[in-house]
Amino acid sequence: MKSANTEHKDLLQWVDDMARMCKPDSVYWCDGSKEEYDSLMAGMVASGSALPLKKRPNSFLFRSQPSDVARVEDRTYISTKEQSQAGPTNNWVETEELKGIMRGLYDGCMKGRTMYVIPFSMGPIGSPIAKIGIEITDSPYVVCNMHIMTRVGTKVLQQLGSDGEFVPCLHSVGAPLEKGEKDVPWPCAPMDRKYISHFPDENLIWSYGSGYGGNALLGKKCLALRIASAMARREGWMAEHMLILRLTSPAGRQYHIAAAFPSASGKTNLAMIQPTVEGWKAECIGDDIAWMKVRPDGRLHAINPEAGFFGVAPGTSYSSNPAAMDTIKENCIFTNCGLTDDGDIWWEGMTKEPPAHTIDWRAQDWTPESKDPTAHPNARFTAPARQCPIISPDWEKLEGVPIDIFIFGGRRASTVPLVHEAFSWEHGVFMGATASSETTAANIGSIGDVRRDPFAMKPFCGYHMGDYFQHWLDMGKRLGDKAPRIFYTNWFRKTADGRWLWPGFGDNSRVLKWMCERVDGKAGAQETAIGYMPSAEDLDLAGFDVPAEDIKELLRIDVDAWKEEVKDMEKHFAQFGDRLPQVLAEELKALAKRLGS
Ligand code: SAT
Ligand code: MN
Repeated sequence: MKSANTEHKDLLQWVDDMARMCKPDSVYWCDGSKEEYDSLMAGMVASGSALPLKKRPNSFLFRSQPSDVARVEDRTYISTKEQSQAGPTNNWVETEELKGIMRGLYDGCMKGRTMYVIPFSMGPIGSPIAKIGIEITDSPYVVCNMHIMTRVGTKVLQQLGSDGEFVPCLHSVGAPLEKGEKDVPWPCAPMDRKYISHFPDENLIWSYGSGYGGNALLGKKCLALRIASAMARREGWMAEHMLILRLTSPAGRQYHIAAAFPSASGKTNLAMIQPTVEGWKAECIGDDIAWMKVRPDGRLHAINPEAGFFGVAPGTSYSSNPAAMDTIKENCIFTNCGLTDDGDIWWEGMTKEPPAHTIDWRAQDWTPESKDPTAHPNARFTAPARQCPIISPDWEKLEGVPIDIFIFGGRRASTVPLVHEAFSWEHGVFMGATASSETTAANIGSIGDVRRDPFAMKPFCGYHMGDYFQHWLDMGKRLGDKAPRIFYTNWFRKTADGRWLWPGFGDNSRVLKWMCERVDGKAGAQETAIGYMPSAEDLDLAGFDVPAEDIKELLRIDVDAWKEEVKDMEKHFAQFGDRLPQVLAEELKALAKRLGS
């Protein structure tokens, strides 16, 4: 047993209280060392929950319980005194009631297990934008993932000192072991006993019953988005579901882009883009979350609070994302991927030719003739960001990078054109507030329905979404003419018979280049009903073999479809009642008017 290496009284008291409630066999304070990681992994290999991969050094495959494969949005709660604080987009149960239910579940929930205490930093230690969390968990899988996804250990406790501020994050898989009971490879609780709960008024997270991704790695969606968004509003900064990338022009000018897309919409691919436009270079800073503060220069600076990638595996290949493929060569955790006969992982889309035989994510024999995929559609890799061959040398810069461009977007088969630019900050906030996407496998629910997902934050905003829109408007006022420019993209438009119109991936750089030139006042654009748009001539299409008709279609505004869109936006806005900022209601009216409705 590793004991506490801190004199922080509140922290020691909290850990003590939680141990008394959860009743683990022992308490272990994580130091973040390689030895710790290796010994936990060795334990999981011995117990049969981890499989070492012969083909990838220091890499392991895990298979989850078939019911525990993604975030569970309808078991995720924002708990406050009043329901109106959580707003219409969040599940809500009154704080004392929810704590009562969960205390009942936590009581003795770690019997037969070790309680791990994980001190972690979201953001480079010492950054003025970083925050510290302490996760308590009974899952060694979570500890190893946290080692990769965050900065863990003794150095975090040193930074915290004896009275520093931390976010307490309690996690249990919810599967106590009776004396002599044998553990299963992936312990978890049944769906109706899972709770992913947030108490933003006291910066507290309580998660119970799931071991998967954002339900269990509490630094990610729980702390860095839900709790941080509420902190950011109180403290005047921004916590957003955004990738961060740097583009450098042939002349050497750097542009920093932060882009918000819903989960499993190609964010990791865009974060690691390899531009096809001549002379432009991209570097990755983050693939999922951006924390941004106004610095003394009056500009918005962003850090990536994470230290690793928890990326969607299926579809990742040397053609879609070569940088990700090079990132995952070693020191990775794979969850719910297929296992090849020679001891490697494989997933749908990784290579053109599938292997002749694999063991699928459910531990069954699989061949290319099998009806189901070998990897679960939400199978993931956990990989250290520093292994990314195009990680920016400035990705851990304490003060972050200055943002020039914001992009919103989603997956839409029709209606939404390839790219449009906001007329103003307020119009850009309107575009974020009405962003929409077809649902994916990253969350439990039906796949392919269109839903409004404002700022890609619907599942991640820790307070009333109407107040969140207002916070964006307020930030714009503060930033004035130093505010980033705002764009909206859709890489996923299809023809009526279902063919993709845009190749995506590296060719998205053609659109990014146009944005950069807009920032510098160099590229042309047409004023349309929905925003500024390029014509084909404004885009760099050199060496590009997409037919001219397709480009025309990608940039076409279907006025009738947009009038329908406006009706849906009205419905969407209605749910926010009087918490919808007037400015946004006016933006919607102005859009309707421009469309001639
Ligand atoms: O929330 S997870 O971390 O499981 C993944 C996602 O939805 O982006
Ligand atoms: Mn995400």
